[in-house]
Amino acid sequence: MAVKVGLLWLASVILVSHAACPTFWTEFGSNCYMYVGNPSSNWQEAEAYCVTEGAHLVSIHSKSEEQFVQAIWRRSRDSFTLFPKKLTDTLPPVSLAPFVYIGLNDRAENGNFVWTDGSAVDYTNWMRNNPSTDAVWGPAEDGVMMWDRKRQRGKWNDVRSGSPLLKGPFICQKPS
Ligand SMILES: [Ca+2]
Ligand SMILES: [Ca+2]
Repeated sequence: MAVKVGLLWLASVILVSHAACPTFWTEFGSNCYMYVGNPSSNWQEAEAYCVTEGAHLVSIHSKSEEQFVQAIWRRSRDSFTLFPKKLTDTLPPVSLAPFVYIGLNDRAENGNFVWTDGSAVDYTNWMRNNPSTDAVWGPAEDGVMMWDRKRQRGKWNDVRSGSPLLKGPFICQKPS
């Protein structure tokens, strides 16, 4: 009996010590990530929501981190399915909003892109003809989304951060 209780205690200590991220957040490297599909938000609303969670919109610094972000995006959107995780991670996501917001923006200075968490811009994956730099769209498009359709799947596009129409899901990130 004492051995059994001891083993249970040991198991609970191990489980607790591995829970570096809060419930609903997923750990990767030294950060925690959370997909938010509700409230559906434009870029500005998405960042504001992340801040209420003590976080910012996700910043992406490598291909492997980008693949992780895409995996939790797909898994979150398809979590009702009975497919194994391995398969779900490779399927295209399904949503009315074919994008997810990330923290890159050039709101302070057109053309000067920064992450909302203040980290360095050391990786980008722009969609063809983006970021938008012409006189009309350059100043207007100032918040970045990751797109998920056809040949542009996973590529980044700057859009109007305060758009009343471009409401969709987003991913928050904070240090673990
Ligand atoms: Ca811009
Ligand atoms: Ca654009």
